[in-house]
Amino acid sequence: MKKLLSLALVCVLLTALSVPSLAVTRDFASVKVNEIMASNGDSLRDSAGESPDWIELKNESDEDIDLSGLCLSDGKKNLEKIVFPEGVVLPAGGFLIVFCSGEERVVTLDDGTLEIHTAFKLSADGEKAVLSYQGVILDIVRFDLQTKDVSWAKKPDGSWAKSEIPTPGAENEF
Ligand SMILES: [Ca+2]
Ligand SMILES: [Ca+2]
Repeated sequence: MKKLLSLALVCVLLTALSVPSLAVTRDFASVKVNEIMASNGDSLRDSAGESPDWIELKNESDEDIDLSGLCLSDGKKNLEKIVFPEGVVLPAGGFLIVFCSGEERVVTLDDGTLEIHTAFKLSADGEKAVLSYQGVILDIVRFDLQTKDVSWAKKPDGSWAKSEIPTPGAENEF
Protein backbone atom coordinates (compact mmCIF):
# COMPACT_ATOMS: atom_id res chain seq x y z
CA MET A 1 0.00 0.00 0.00
CA LYS A 2 2.72 2.39 1.02
CA LYS A 3 4.63 1.53 -2.13
CA LEU A 4 1.61 2.21 -4.31
CA LEU A 5 0.97 5.42 -2.47
CA SER A 6 4.56 6.49 -3.04
CA LEU A 7 4.39 5.66 -6.72
CA ALA A 8 1.10 7.51 -7.07
CA LEU A 9 2.65 10.49 -5.34
CA VAL A 10 5.62 10.47 -7.67
CA CYS A 11 3.26 10.36 -10.63
CA VAL A 12 1.28 13.28 -9.24
CA LEU A 13 4.47 15.22 -8.71
CA LEU A 14 5.69 14.47 -12.20
CA THR A 15 2.31 15.54 -13.60
CA ALA A 16 2.81 18.84 -11.85
CA LEU A 17 6.18 19.11 -13.58
CA SER A 18 4.60 19.19 -16.98
CA VAL A 19 2.35 22.14 -16.14
CA PRO A 20 3.85 25.32 -17.55
CA SER A 21 4.31 28.11 -15.06
CA LEU A 22 5.01 31.75 -15.61
CA ALA A 23 7.07 31.86 -12.44
CA VAL A 24 9.64 29.25 -13.46
CA THR A 25 13.21 30.20 -12.56
CA ARG A 26 16.51 28.45 -13.05
CA ASP A 27 17.93 29.22 -9.63
CA PHE A 28 19.57 25.84 -9.13
CA ALA A 29 20.91 26.88 -5.71
CA SER A 30 17.59 25.83 -4.21
CA VAL A 31 17.66 22.36 -5.77
CA LYS A 32 19.11 19.91 -3.25
CA VAL A 33 19.75 16.21 -2.94
CA ASN A 34 17.26 15.28 -0.22
CA GLU A 35 17.28 11.49 0.07
CA ILE A 36 19.31 8.62 -1.37
CA MET A 37 18.46 4.94 -1.69
CA ALA A 38 21.59 3.04 -2.71
CA SER A 39 20.25 -0.42 -1.91
CA ASN A 40 16.69 -0.52 -3.11
CA GLY A 41 14.75 -3.67 -2.46
CA ASP A 42 11.16 -2.76 -1.96
CA SER A 43 11.08 0.97 -1.25
CA LEU A 44 9.96 2.03 -4.71
CA ARG A 45 9.47 0.51 -8.13
CA ASP A 46 9.74 2.14 -11.53
CA SER A 47 7.15 1.88 -14.29
CA ALA A 48 8.75 -1.35 -15.50
CA GLY A 49 8.28 -2.93 -12.09
CA GLU A 50 12.02 -2.89 -11.42
CA SER A 51 13.54 -1.53 -8.21
CA PRO A 52 16.59 0.51 -9.21
CA ASP A 53 18.29 2.75 -6.69
CA TRP A 54 17.01 6.31 -6.57
CA ILE A 55 17.90 9.85 -5.63
CA GLU A 56 15.29 12.28 -4.43
CA LEU A 57 15.77 15.95 -5.29
CA LYS A 58 13.92 18.71 -3.49
CA ASN A 59 13.15 22.26 -4.52
CA GLU A 60 13.67 24.13 -1.28
CA SER A 61 12.44 27.42 -2.70
CA ASP A 62 8.95 28.82 -3.14
CA GLU A 63 9.34 29.13 -6.91
CA ASP A 64 9.11 26.49 -9.61
CA ILE A 65 12.53 25.66 -11.05
CA ASP A 66 13.31 24.56 -14.60
CA LEU A 67 15.89 21.78 -14.24
CA SER A 68 17.04 21.66 -17.86
CA GLY A 69 20.83 21.80 -17.99
CA LEU A 70 21.31 20.73 -14.38
CA CYS A 71 23.68 17.75 -14.04
CA LEU A 72 23.66 14.81 -11.67
CA SER A 73 26.45 12.32 -11.09
CA ASP A 74 27.78 9.73 -8.66
CA GLY A 75 31.22 11.33 -8.46
CA LYS A 76 33.28 14.40 -9.20
CA LYS A 77 35.34 12.98 -12.08
CA ASN A 78 32.51 13.16 -14.56
CA LEU A 79 29.94 15.64 -13.34
CA GLU A 80 27.69 15.39 -16.36
CA LYS A 81 26.65 11.76 -16.16
CA ILE A 82 23.13 12.97 -16.74
CA VAL A 83 22.05 16.39 -17.95
CA PHE A 84 18.39 17.09 -17.28
CA PRO A 85 16.43 17.44 -20.51
CA GLU A 86 14.08 20.23 -21.46
CA GLY A 87 10.65 20.14 -19.93
CA VAL A 88 11.51 19.05 -16.42
CA VAL A 89 10.26 21.59 -13.92
CA LEU A 90 10.49 20.98 -10.20
CA PRO A 91 7.56 22.69 -8.49
CA ALA A 92 8.08 24.96 -5.49
CA GLY A 93 8.66 22.78 -2.44
CA GLY A 94 8.34 19.69 -4.63
CA PHE A 95 10.30 16.47 -5.05
CA LEU A 96 11.69 14.62 -8.05
CA ILE A 97 12.77 11.01 -8.06
CA VAL A 98 15.63 10.06 -10.37
CA PHE A 99 16.12 6.33 -10.87
CA CYS A 100 19.79 5.27 -10.96
CA SER A 101 19.16 2.19 -13.04
CA GLY A 102 22.34 2.02 -15.11
CA GLU A 103 20.62 2.82 -18.40
CA GLU A 104 19.95 6.43 -19.27
CA ARG A 105 16.44 6.94 -20.52
CA VAL A 106 13.45 9.20 -20.04
CA VAL A 107 10.25 7.23 -20.02
CA THR A 108 7.04 9.02 -20.87
CA LEU A 109 4.37 7.33 -18.82
CA ASP A 110 0.81 6.74 -20.01
CA ASP A 111 -0.34 9.95 -18.35
CA GLY A 112 2.36 12.02 -20.03
CA THR A 113 4.62 12.34 -17.00
CA LEU A 114 8.35 11.74 -17.29
CA GLU A 115 10.35 9.08 -15.46
CA ILE A 116 14.09 9.82 -15.51
CA HIS A 117 16.74 7.08 -15.39
CA THR A 118 20.51 7.58 -15.23
CA ALA A 119 23.32 5.59 -16.86
CA PHE A 120 24.98 5.22 -13.48
CA LYS A 121 24.05 3.14 -10.46
CA LEU A 122 24.69 3.82 -6.80
CA SER A 123 27.03 1.67 -4.80
CA ALA A 124 25.70 0.35 -1.52
CA ASP A 125 29.31 0.36 -0.29
CA GLY A 126 29.27 4.15 -0.37
CA GLU A 127 29.47 6.80 -3.01
CA LYS A 128 28.32 10.34 -3.74
CA ALA A 129 25.46 12.21 -5.30
CA VAL A 130 26.63 15.40 -7.00
CA LEU A 131 24.51 18.16 -8.49
CA SER A 132 26.28 20.62 -10.76
CA TYR A 133 25.79 23.16 -13.49
CA GLN A 134 28.40 23.99 -16.12
CA GLY A 135 31.17 22.40 -14.07
CA VAL A 136 30.29 24.11 -10.80
CA ILE A 137 29.27 21.80 -7.97
CA LEU A 138 26.04 22.98 -6.37
CA ASP A 139 25.41 20.17 -3.89
CA ILE A 140 27.34 17.06 -2.94
CA VAL A 141 26.24 14.34 -0.56
CA ARG A 142 28.49 11.49 0.52
CA PHE A 143 27.22 8.26 1.98
CA ASP A 144 28.96 5.18 3.34
CA LEU A 145 27.85 1.57 3.61
CA GLN A 146 24.09 1.37 3.11
CA THR A 147 21.54 -1.16 4.27
CA LYS A 148 18.80 -2.52 2.02
CA ASP A 149 15.69 -0.34 2.00
CA VAL A 150 17.20 2.08 4.50
CA SER A 151 17.71 5.50 2.97
CA TRP A 152 20.26 8.23 3.63
CA ALA A 153 18.12 11.25 4.27
CA LYS A 154 18.43 14.93 5.06
CA LYS A 155 16.96 16.18 8.30
CA PRO A 156 15.26 19.57 8.69
CA ASP A 157 18.42 20.91 10.37
CA GLY A 158 20.49 20.00 7.31
CA SER A 159 22.31 17.02 8.85
CA TRP A 160 22.01 13.53 7.37
CA ALA A 161 20.94 10.26 8.94
CA LYS A 162 19.74 6.80 8.03
CA SER A 163 15.99 6.45 7.68
CA GLU A 164 14.20 3.15 8.01
CA ILE A 165 11.12 4.83 6.59
CA PRO A 166 12.16 5.80 3.03
CA THR A 167 9.90 8.51 1.62
CA PRO A 168 10.45 8.82 -2.14
CA GLY A 169 8.55 11.88 -3.32
CA ALA A 170 7.67 13.13 0.16
CA GLU A 171 9.14 14.85 3.22
CA ASN A 172 11.72 12.69 4.98
CA GLU A 173 10.82 10.73 8.09
CA PHE A 174 13.00 9.28 10.83
CA1 LIG B 1 28.02 4.42 -9.14
CA1 LIG C 1 11.88 11.85 0.98
